[in-house]
Amino acid sequence: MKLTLAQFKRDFLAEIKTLYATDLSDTSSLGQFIALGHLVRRYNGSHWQDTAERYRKHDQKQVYYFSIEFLPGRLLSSNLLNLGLLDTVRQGLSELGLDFKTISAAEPDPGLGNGGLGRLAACYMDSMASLGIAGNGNGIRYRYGLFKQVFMDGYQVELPDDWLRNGNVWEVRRENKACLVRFGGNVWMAPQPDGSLKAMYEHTDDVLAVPYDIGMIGYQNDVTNTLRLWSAELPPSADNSYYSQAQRDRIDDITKVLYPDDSNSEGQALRLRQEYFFSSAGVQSILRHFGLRHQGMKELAKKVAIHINDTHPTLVIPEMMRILLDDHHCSWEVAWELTTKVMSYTNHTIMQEALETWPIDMFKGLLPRIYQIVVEIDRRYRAAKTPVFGEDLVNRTAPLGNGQVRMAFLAVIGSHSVNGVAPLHTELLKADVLRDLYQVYPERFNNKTNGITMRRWVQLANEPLSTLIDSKIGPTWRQQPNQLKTLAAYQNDAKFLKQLTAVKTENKVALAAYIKSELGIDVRTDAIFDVQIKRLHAYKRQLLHVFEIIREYLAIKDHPETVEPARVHVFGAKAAPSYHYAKSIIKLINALADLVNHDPKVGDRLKVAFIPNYGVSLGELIIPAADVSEQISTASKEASGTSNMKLMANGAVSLATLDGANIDIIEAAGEGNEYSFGLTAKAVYGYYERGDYHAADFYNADPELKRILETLVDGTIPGISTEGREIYDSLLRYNDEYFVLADYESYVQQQQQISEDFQDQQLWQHKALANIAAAGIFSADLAVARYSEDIWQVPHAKLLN
Ligand code: GPQ
Repeated sequence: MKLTLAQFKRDFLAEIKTLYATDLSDTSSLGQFIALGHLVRRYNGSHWQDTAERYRKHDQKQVYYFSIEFLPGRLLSSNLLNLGLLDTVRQGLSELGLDFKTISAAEPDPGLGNGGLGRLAACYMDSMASLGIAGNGNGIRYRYGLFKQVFMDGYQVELPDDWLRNGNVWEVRRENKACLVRFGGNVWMAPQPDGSLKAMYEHTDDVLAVPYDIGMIGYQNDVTNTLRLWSAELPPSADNSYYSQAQRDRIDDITKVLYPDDSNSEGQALRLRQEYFFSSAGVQSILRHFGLRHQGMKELAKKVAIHINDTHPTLVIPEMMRILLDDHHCSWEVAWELTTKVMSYTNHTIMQEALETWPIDMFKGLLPRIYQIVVEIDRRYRAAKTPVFGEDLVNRTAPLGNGQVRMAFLAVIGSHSVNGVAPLHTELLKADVLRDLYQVYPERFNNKTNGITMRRWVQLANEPLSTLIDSKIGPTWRQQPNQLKTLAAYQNDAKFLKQLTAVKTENKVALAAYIKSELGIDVRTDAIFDVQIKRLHAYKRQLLHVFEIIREYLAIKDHPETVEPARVHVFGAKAAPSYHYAKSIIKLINALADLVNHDPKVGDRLKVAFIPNYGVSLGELIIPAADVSEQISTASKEASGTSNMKLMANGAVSLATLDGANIDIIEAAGEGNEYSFGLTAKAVYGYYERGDYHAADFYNADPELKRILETLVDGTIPGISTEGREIYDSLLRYNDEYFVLADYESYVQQQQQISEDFQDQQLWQHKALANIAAAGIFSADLAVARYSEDIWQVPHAKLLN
């Protein structure tokens, strides 16, 4: 949109006056941010309404992306970028004596997700709007997001994340679109005079679901889609009925706080309530919206696609069945056909412990009508498939089994598409986790490799790099990230490679300042910034990275005369509060950091910076400064990874196992431009099949590794007597579940190679550039375009290469 500097300044000052009845000098950065937020909403106002109007007028097919997590990050900069107002606003504020960075840092970062899964949902919202897809998000408005992490004495302490304390400028409460969600009670089917059955309920706990909508602004295309987050409230009582405090609390609790578990199923009745709550409210609102414009439900699958992001929203399947059967009086066959045509499901992990199941007793008590429907889905599945596939396979794959409701199986059976998030992951789904269902429904399985929005992760997070790229290839890559590939022509352009080093250094200076202010550590900006940012999980193997730091530390102590490039090891990682082992690793990293950072013999040659409270905003600071991207999960365990893509696009080289999308990154950038190592997924499965992995063999065969392991228990690292022993035992007594010891040698070899190569900055930046140039294929725009073509069958703006 068009906006002159003078107009903006006038509008901004007027907004301040209206909101606060004071002038600029008397406002805080937060107050200024809120005023800007209001202005952005006003500038964008008609787009949001017009977009909805346009979709209605053309009766455009709608996609609804259901996810129990969304991690959008701060929205001020990205909204301004997408509206084309960023430069004007920045300039205008600076002319008013204000600093845009300070103001935008006052925006709370909504932590409505744990990690990759929630951030992926947010990237896809951004891409759907930018591609002009009629895409809606559907999730939960948690009053408290993921905990705020602080370290005390090196231990993780979790504090509440009160992100709504000052309200949320981006949301619109739509109380006129609220609906009721029913829990518990009794249900029976009462015969009606016309011969149909009607579901009758008594003694139910009713909860009012109130939607809060947030505009998702597309990139310079006048489109604004909606992210709808539901909040649980007391239903208005017609008869003044009294709610006990316990009842109030039970309702309040539903959307109070995000479960802090990542890649791990959480077996709590409250979690099941959350899942049904937003699934039911979402489906009700979709069908109501559809019903207003169509006669009957016949056209439903032509006009609606519902995407199930991991199994948490799987209850959309029986919920849609319920409404079609009970309220629209469809036959089972018609309802089932519509439902399976509408639904599609993405799986995000092969880890067994993440496969959600619910005890039937709990499920039945909480959702009696939904349970009846699942029983019928189960019965019909068994009846149809047993003659073809035999009783054993059907028993193994039916929605009900072993006293549990098996959510992943229900999701596959009730959808027309199931996808994994990287080629290897999809192959493993077919060969392992969902092998039996792949026999039954081979045509449903497909791959959709994850992607990231380059707008947030390159254009906004790394302006120095973006400007440099413009200077070489012009700005079309900002619309079509795949154009980044034309950068490959400059891989031997010495001047350009020097400029890349300068950009990286500029970003390191910014990160170094943060590390200094937050942790009090001085780091050299000519050091290798070796970065691992992701949830703390045994399979992600932060421990392997720790071993490298111990190795570097001992090498400096043993041979101070040998000069290697300085290193800064940067960690960002939250552990689930109940994940004891992960918390021990946090303590270990902090204890090691303490030792290394304060050893005068080490000086500035080696530093460890564990930055607390990692999240989207910290990612935006850390990623542009990274030289090395640690992607070192045990092969087969990381479904895809997405920080690997963000780091690549910002010119970090990957130090990576052949896991998830690392494989595709290595192929895209060229093997010579990454550092890969370790067991392949096949080798890992080989060990499982033969049962012949012996961690102790690696320990005994390698004196260096042995010495490193001993530092966990011999007092070398002070303050970890219990944690060190626990970790030591996990490797030697319990045989190293994630093959850390098996991969140690090849990992260290590559780390040594990195130290050598980094000294030749031209060589290093050559590799960095190869990564940037190849990153375009991981644009979320392309990923979403493939979803829209193959799965949702909705049109999108054509993406040229
Ligand atoms: N992922 Cl099952 C999560 O972030 N949380 C979860 O609960 C599950 C998966 C991640 C997965 O570990 C990464 O490999 C993926 O890149 C990411 O989902 C998005 O697909």
